[in-house]
Amino acid sequence: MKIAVLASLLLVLRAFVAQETDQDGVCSQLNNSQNITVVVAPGAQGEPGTEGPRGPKGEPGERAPRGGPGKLGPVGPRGEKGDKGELGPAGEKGAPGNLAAPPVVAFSVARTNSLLDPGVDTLVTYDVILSNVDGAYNQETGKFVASVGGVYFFMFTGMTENSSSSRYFVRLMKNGALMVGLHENNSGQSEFQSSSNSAILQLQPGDEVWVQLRSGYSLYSNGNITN
Ligand SMILES: *[C@@H]1O[C@H](CO)[C@@H](O)[C@H](O)[C@H]1NC(C)=O
Ligand SMILES: *[C@@H]1O[C@H](CO)[C@@H](O)[C@H](O)[C@H]1NC(C)=O
Ligand SMILES: *[C@@H]1O[C@H](CO)[C@@H](O)[C@H](O)[C@H]1NC(C)=O
Ligand SMILES: CC(=O)N[C@H]1CO[C@H](CO)[C@@H](O)[C@@H]1O
Repeated sequence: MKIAVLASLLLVLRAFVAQETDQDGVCSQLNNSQNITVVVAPGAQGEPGTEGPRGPKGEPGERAPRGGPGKLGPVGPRGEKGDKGELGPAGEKGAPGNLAAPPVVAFSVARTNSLLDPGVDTLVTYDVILSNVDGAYNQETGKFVASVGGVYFFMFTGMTENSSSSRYFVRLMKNGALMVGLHENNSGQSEFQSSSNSAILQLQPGDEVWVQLRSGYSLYSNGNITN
């Protein structure tokens, strides 16, 4: 009986021109003259269907509103050097300068007695002080000691005895090192012979310069420094 009703219902459903189905399984069937509402219990939930074909591409959406500011980015590379700035204003007038004159160091000395072969290398001292500006020449030691650094010019002179065998060999020394030498040899002739040498030395404060007679040689002086 129940089966027969279902079968007829199925037939009726197939004959209807229009059919609407809602979610609750209620079918409204339209006829020319009347409409019949048949309530059918929903069947068991079917297996999910296979995924349908991809739909057509949708219309582009509306432009989204402007977003908020993003996070601070990493520090960029160092930029190129900028143009030179404009000349700044003139500075204030400075304090008056110290117009001290540059130091003057000069000395001139002479020896009034002979130094005849002392047997060892001997520092030559000078007993006559012609000038000693700044006092850098020490009459006791015979050494010039630079009080200020600078470039100094030194000249020194020797003389032989009036003897055929007289000869001298003196050296200009700086801090114990030979700078220049001076040699004279009468070479068998009895006469007074004289010669000079010179040097320009760059000295630091405390540097010492002196003249030294080599062992085996002699310097002559007759006591008359005008010779
Ligand atoms: C369905 O039936 C009702 C009551 O009989 C009627 O008021 C209605 O207009 C009908 N609907 C249609 C589409 O015929
Ligand atoms: C040097 O010595 C020689 C010989 O002893 C002498 O003849 C001469 O006059 C001397 N010269 C001087 C300038 O004294
Ligand atoms: C000096 O001269 C003499 C004679 O020419 C020579 O025999 C002697 O070796 C010389 N001495 C030096 C130190 O040059
Ligand atoms: C197609 C169909 O079902 N028609 C029916 C419409 O209603 C009349 C009266 O109830 C029926 O006689 C028709 O068979």
